[in-house]
Amino acid sequence: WGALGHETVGYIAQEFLTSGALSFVKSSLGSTYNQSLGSAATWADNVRYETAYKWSAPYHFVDAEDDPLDDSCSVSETRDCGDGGCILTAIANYTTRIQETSLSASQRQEALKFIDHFLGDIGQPLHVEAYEVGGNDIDAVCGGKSTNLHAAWDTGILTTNINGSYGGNLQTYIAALVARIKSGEYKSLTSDWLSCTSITEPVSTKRSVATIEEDIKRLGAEKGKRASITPLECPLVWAREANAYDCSVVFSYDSGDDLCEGDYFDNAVPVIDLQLAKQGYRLAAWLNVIFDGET
Ligand code: DCM
Ligand code: DCM
Ligand code: DCM
Ligand code: ZN
Ligand code: ZN
Repeated sequence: WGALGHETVGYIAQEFLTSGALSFVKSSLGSTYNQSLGSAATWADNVRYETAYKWSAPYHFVDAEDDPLDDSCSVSETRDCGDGGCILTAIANYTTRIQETSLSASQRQEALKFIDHFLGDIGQPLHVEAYEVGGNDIDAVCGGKSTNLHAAWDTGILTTNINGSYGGNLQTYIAALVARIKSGEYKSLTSDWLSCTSITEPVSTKRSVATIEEDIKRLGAEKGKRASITPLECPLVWAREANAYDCSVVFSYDSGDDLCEGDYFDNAVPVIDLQLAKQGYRLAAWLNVIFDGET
């Protein structure tokens, strides 16, 4: 997502934090970030091209080698998460680091800012898709302007929606999503959204012998510290949910279509609203489990 999407996820999460999580968030982020996950959510994108944070660029996505144009969508940690790591291992890494009281306050703040950001990105269907570099290499048109499919999903469609239906005001849009969660059309979905909240459950307890053998080979080949990161089940569940949209709305356009109007836009908007609201709610639940042991 672009800045608007990430801020949306962060500000929504801030509304649903329980006391221990809220105290950590406020004191860790401090006045630099207005004590808010909304203001801190874009930090990870602002640093990703800096030399000092170059290593974090692959953590924003997972290149799922599926076949969305042939209606075959899937995400596999072993197949798709490179040796350098991906969004799945990044979430596991920072979920551990945010709890490490031996780390400095700034290291734990960094872990919080990465979690804040990556729980947003993992809900963007094209951040969990390898095809054409997550759609970056597919030319597209949004509101008459040339762009690419990935950018249309990160920013173009959302910006057009906020301008067209929420007076161009991000806080109005966020308040509308929060209201849907608290008392509107999303209320009945929230318990399903939290069907996976374990911050420790490792990836797949029921795996085939083939994938176990694959894992053993892979872990044996990895000699670095990253081999010690145990992949978690929940991020994989979230990634698969977002990736499924690559087999429905995401690639359903004809060449020349303007993606920010007409049927494509009308089908994409509810998916983007849902993914942002859901990941914001999940971000709060994730921090609540970490700091309060509850959702
Ligand atoms: N780094 C790391 N592992 C991560 C994230 C960041 O090693 N999961 C950091 C540590 C170093 C830098 O990246 O500052 C380069 O480390 P290395 O060359 O050991 O990968
Ligand atoms: N780092 C990280 N994840 C790790 C190890 C390191 O994000 N598992 C980050 C924290 C610091 C940077 O890399 O910003 C440098 O780490 P180090 O001092 O461990 O080389
Ligand atoms: N991106 C992605 N999958 C990739 C490469 C990039 O989802 N394989 C995302 C990260 C940014 C956007 O696409 O949100 C543009 O990336 P970049 O600026 O690295 O081209
Ligand atoms: Zn993106
Ligand atoms: Zn990102």
